[in-house]
Amino acid sequence: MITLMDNRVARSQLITDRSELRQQVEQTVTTTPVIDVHTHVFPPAFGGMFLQGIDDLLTYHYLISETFRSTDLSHERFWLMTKAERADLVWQALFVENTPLSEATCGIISVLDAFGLDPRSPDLAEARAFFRSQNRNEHLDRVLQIAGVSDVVMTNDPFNERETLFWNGARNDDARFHASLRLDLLLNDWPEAMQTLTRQGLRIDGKLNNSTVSELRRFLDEWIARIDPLYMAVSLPAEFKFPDDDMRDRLIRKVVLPTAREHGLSLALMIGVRRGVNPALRSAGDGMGRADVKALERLCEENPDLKFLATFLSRENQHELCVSARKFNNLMPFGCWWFLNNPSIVSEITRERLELLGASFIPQHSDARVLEQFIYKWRHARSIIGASLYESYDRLLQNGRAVTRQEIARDVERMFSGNFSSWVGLPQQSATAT
Ligand code: RAT
Ligand code: ZN
Repeated sequence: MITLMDNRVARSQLITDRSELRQQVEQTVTTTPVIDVHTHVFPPAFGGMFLQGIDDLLTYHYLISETFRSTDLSHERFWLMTKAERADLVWQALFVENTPLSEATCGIISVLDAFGLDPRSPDLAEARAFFRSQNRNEHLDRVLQIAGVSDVVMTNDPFNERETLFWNGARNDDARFHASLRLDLLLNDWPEAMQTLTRQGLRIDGKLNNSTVSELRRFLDEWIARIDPLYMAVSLPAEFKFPDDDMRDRLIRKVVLPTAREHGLSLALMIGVRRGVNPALRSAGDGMGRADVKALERLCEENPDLKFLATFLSRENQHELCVSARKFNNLMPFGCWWFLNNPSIVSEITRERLELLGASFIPQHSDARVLEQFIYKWRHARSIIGASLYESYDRLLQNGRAVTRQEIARDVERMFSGNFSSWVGLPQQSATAT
């Protein structure tokens, strides 16, 4: 039975003044807590995997590739340097000898600004002293509070040795941090995955016979029991096809989808990366390519009982993704990923999504790797999402329907936390507790 909701409100509650509307949207978007649905940040208990401070911020791979556009230093010499030496070089090249115009450099400025540090400093002495003097746990709380992030989803890779070591001996005890189970090696490099799994004692055969399928299912079951992920995830190349006649297709059908089904887990697909385009840049050397959205549509169509989160790396795929999401309600578009996380493109994608999907999408994730990146990534995202949302409400107003404060709050909450919480079954109170 459908319960009718009363949509009428007192005239006094309607925001009919444009500047009041702009202010109300800005305030709501700035203060509503967000669930960061995809990051590479870990809490301090993860030891060396917890990255923070100016040296980690400046040696972010986004900045490393930009530095090589403004220095003559060879890649080989760069990789021989210590982390502090690399950070000094990045600072000199991008912040002292050049104006920090790019999004990644502007992000560093936002972080320094948040802590009252000098963005024109000739060196890193002041910033290093500041970050070194912080108590780790208090600093973590402060950063999450400044960024307005209530919950963080980590990327947990069962094929990574450091990660395996951590989970074998400990548990994550910070309730703000949630796990996600990353399956890149399994689905993108089967020979290497086989070697790693064999080293871990699994009895598997390259042809994926029945007992190998059972071993792989058992492996995933154990990881799910160990880390309690909110979803499983994989990044995929631009050439990803589904259906296909390769090992990835068989692994998806025989191992991944049945596991998702059995555990009631969504599968997040991050499509369009071209790994190692310039190997000399190491982790900064990945590129992107336009993918075929039809592969995702087939997955959604063949598996109507499963839920998919999806993001594409190419700008050209964004409109198609919106149209696919209109056709498949088991598909949730999320984020403006990596090379798309620039103001002009975030603005374009967010407006496109609002126009085609209303509030039924997840506008952004940070992809942060270093703690303080939460501050800039969310400060910048909130400002653009706010401007895009204001445009939508203003258009509505010009066409004859004003909104209320409560409606704005409802829409923003839905996009910042509600869509994700209900998609993955995260209790709502966790999303709102800061
Ligand atoms: O945005 C990034 O930091 C990339 O290096 C990748 O981590 C990407 O987000 C991924 O999860 O593969
Ligand atoms: Zn990522």
